[in-house]
Amino acid sequence: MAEGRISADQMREYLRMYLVIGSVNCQEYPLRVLEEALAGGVTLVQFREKGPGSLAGEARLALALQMQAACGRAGVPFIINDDVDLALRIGADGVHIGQDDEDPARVRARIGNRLLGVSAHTAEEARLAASHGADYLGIGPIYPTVSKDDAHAVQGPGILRELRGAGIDLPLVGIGGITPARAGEVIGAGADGVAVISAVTGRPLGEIKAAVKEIIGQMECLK
Ligand code: TZP
Ligand code: MG
Repeated sequence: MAEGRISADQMREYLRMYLVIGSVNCQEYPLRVLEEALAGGVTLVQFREKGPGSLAGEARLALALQMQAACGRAGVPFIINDDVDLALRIGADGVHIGQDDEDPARVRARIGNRLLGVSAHTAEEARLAASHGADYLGIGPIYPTVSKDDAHAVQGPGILRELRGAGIDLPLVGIGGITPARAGEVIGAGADGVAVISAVTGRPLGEIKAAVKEIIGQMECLK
């Protein structure tokens, strides 16, 4: 990655088609799911290995390294959910943290110029995250989701308009229940991109690449 903090324009490009992935989200062969998704045009990948049945210890590390290598081959940044130690250990391109994780200012100090994403649900959380060094904000769940047990209340695409109206100009990605049919609405409401789990990882192998292309196609219709 380039020296210095990422520019907002580059960040917006990375957010466009953002895949969040862990082994529990995939029906089988998570690495192959990722490789197919990358072939479809994913622009940023977050390793989110958590929840019941998720890998731990060496198996988790091994999957992270394999996924990092696949992203490296595709030229797509690879970031880690929550686990700053893991991100630093493997030299990931960044981390994504929630409101209940380590303090963003502390994470920024630990990761230097690597990418920092923070989940935010209100304009106040968004402003605070921005002032603590976030490169982008994850906003959601926009729609009902089956992929996060402890998700906040569904916010609807209106939250994106609200944040833009409140003067939040940081790159934003919508997350939660986003399908190809809903992607356009999320972008129209003010997001720079969409982050998805199940719309991509929930599909069988052989259909993953097309699923990614379908979402991208829906967003391109708006241009
Ligand atoms: N954060 C808010 S909603 C969500 C996360 C990690 C899950 C998104 O998964 P899906 O399957 O795209 O709804
Ligand atoms: Mg978290």
